[in-house]
Amino acid sequence: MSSIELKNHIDGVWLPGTGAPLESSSPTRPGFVVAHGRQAGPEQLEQAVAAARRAAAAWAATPAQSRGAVLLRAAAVIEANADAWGAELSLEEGKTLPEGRGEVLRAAQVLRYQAAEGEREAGTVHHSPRAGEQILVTRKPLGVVGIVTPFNFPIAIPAWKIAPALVHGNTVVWKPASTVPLLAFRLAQALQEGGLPDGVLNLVIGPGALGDILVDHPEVDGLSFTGSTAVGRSLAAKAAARGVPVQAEMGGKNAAVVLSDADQDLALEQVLLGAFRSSGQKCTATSRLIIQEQIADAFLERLAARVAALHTGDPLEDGVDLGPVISDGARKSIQGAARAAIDAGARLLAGGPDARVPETGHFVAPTLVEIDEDGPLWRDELFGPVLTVRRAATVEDAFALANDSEFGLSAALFTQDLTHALEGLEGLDVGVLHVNSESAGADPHVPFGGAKKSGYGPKEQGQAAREFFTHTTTVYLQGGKARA
Ligand code: UN1
Repeated sequence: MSSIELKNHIDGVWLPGTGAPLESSSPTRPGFVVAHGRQAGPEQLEQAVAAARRAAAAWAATPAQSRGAVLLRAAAVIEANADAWGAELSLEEGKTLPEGRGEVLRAAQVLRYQAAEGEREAGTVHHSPRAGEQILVTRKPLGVVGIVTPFNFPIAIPAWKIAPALVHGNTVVWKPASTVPLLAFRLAQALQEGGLPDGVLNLVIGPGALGDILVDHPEVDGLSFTGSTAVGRSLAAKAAARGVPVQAEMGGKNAAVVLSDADQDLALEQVLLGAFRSSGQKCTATSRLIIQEQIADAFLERLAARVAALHTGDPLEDGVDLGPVISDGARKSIQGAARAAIDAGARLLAGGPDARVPETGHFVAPTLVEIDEDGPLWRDELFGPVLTVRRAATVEDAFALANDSEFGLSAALFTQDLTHALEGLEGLDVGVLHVNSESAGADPHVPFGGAKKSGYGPKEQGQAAREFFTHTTTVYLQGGKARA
């Protein structure tokens, strides 16, 4: 595959950037340039916001069904390209080919779900305490929204932000992660082919500084962000200072809790998937394992053998379980954190910073480490294939350890005891709870987002997305004629 030329999309026109040169290289083969171009300059961001503002009134006035029809046509374009774009995703981001293709299809699925918003209820009607009156709650778009997306789901996360933004009548200025821009370019192409009018979606590929300009821009009426906790908090603070709504989906340090009554075969498979798929680069990945003491030795022995047997390599090849992490910097910081924990007394059960991995590429061996007490490996999000284990004496202790985090995105609970499952439902403070399945995953029709410091603002996906991308007007409706 030869390197693809990237362009920005502003007011319906594909434009080369006016900023610094931009190259995205494969994390598997770092010398290989997957896509290239130039970053958007700040004046192009200005043009994008101005175009989105000019397009806003006509798009808001377009019937929701017609807005949805654009998403349906774009979904068909994505589906038709799933094999090619899935391979591009795998090459540029590093997740395995089935995961890359699956993500592309998931983007199409999200577009189809959100397209049907045009067919669903538009608001509500309420009884009035006054005779002859009805109370309606109607919804309006926010206006121009800024969307800032991360590298790890370069088409699915953008789809689940952009699709509801558009179907609810907003226009968009979108800044994707500049490390993985190719799939952003593809999604924008699909939406343009789907018939989106000029200026309704503007794509500006560039550095994080563009996100800051976007959130501070007086013409931007709301911001939806997914990414690191540090950046999310800073953008949320800026949006709050301007008084505009913000939705920030941030870090996780998600626990899998395996109780002594769990089906251990099931728990083993699901913990492996949750911790190591996509090389642990999901905000929903399992990065902490809490296991009940009675079953710990036997379970950990089996788990360590399975982790050691995972196949790390070129994600485009068959039979590979995990590819590289996104960058050399990420590789170093993940391995450094594991090394520091081991130096401080953590027990390495599998993998580790010195385990053999392919020499070229940003590979980190899948790693299983056991610790007895608190420490950075327990607290900090590494965004890599490192699973940290602690043992718990009782169910109560296990839940307390699971909640022992500033994050609260997702958790997985493995038990066959209904009472324990119900206790988990009540006691685990997370936005997404999987009982007897892995901690990652999100369906298009249900709310997604975290509790505690993992999320800020309304949840994403499903009907929840509407809460962020619209505001309501409560209408007291009476006839104009005096009642007898
Ligand atoms: C998933 O678990 O499939 O950035 C989705 C992330 C999350 C999405 C996870 N916002 O990893």
